[in-house]
Amino acid sequence: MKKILIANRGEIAIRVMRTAKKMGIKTVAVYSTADRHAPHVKYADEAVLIGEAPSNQSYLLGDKIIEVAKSLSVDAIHPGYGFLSENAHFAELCEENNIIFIGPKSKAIKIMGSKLAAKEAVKAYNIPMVPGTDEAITDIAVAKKIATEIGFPILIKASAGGGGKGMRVVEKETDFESQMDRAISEAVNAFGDGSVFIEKYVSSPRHIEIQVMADAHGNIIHLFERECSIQRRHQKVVEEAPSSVLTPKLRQQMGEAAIKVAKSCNYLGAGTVEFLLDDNLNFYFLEMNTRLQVEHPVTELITGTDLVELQIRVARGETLPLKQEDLKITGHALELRVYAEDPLNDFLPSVGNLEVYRLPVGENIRVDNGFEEGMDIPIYYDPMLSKLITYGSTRDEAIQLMIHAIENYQIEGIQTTLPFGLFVFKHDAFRSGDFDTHFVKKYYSPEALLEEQKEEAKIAATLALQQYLEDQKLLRVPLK
Ligand code: MV4
Repeated sequence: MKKILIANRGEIAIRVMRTAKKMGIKTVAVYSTADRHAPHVKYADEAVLIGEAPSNQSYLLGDKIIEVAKSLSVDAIHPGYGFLSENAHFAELCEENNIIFIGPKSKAIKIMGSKLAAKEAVKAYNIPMVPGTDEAITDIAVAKKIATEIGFPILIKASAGGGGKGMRVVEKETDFESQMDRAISEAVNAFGDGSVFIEKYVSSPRHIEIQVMADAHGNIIHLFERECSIQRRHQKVVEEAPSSVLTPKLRQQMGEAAIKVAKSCNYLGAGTVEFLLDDNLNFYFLEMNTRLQVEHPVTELITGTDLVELQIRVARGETLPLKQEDLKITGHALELRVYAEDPLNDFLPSVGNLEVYRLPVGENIRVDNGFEEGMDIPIYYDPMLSKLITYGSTRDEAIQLMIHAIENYQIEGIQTTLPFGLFVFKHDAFRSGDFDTHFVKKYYSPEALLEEQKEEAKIAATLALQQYLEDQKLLRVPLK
């Protein structure tokens, strides 16, 4: 593999290129007219303009990207996350054109892209699942009977949904028919597939996911968990590894279950198996993401691995260089997603110019960044600016360093989620480790953020005054 094309933009394109360069592999960037001056374009060995700003006229044009890859004799394509990364048709297109898709085979993408197909695939592997139906609901009366047996509240989920899209909680039996009708028509509209199923609603779960990696020779390892419960409307904001609630035994059980899920679809490459963990520490398989995830760095830091390097190595047919026994968790890592969004204004995108943009630097601080000072933030794409990642020998150390790093991240010209991050990392519930997926809804409000900032300002003012008085005393001494 001499040359790879990165079918993505922003921080992840740069992240992938960094490893490719380290491995002596040439890199090709693709870009839209909005990204002419973007860092990922400058960072690549070659770069090709593929279309207009809207992603359906550029980053989502599979055929166009394949054409570019062929004309530049590219050996492999890395899709990053989002865009074409979980598009089974694109993976197939690569295969047909003798280009290696750095990811699983299209069949595995297809299976895991459908919740019902995924349930079917893992059926023979004894994976814990939330009580519910494992086939599309065709008869509402039958479904209602099952729902009553499971007990309300229940959750209706669209088979083609994911990341929280196409879900509906039903609190009581009398709401069942109307909610079911709505869920089906919503699924038809959103996904062109009205298949829905029901599950018992787990009311205060944690979201724990397991990183897996598989080679083409039947070896599958897991690289432990990431805790991703701090999210806002299904958008993750803070992730960490390891989770503060898993015991070594539970970690091993979840890791083994994740490996079985990967086995069930003949998986290849990097994947993530999502679980819900209820308050009695029972875990349930939710879905599998067939891509490298945004939050992969926290896993890299606690395991000392380079997941992109492993992806590339297994994609070119190598045997995994690591065995399960070689892996252990060392230290603790945190990640904050820094978005160009205003936490005081309902997290609306805050577009504009990055008038000042200076990253924090220091040992155990990593910033996976896609922007530079002076740039405008394009409105066409995800508003994530960077990922701020810290590492410590303990969780407390990683938190302290994160607070320090946030305070040394200078951004002017737009609003960002940095202050929101500070709110999370200073919050008692976060620091105690006792939180679930309702953290943001439960504790966050613009007023709470302003209150916290006021307290900070008070402390700062008191310290400044104390220092002033100390200085005055010192100054007076020689005068006497
Ligand atoms: C659930 C659930 C409770 N009970 N399933 C949301 C995204 C999708 N991956 C599955 N999700 C959920 N499924 C049952 N049976 C609660 C969620 C959920 C959630 C899961 C992970 C992270 C954040 C979440 C926020 C709200 C709901």
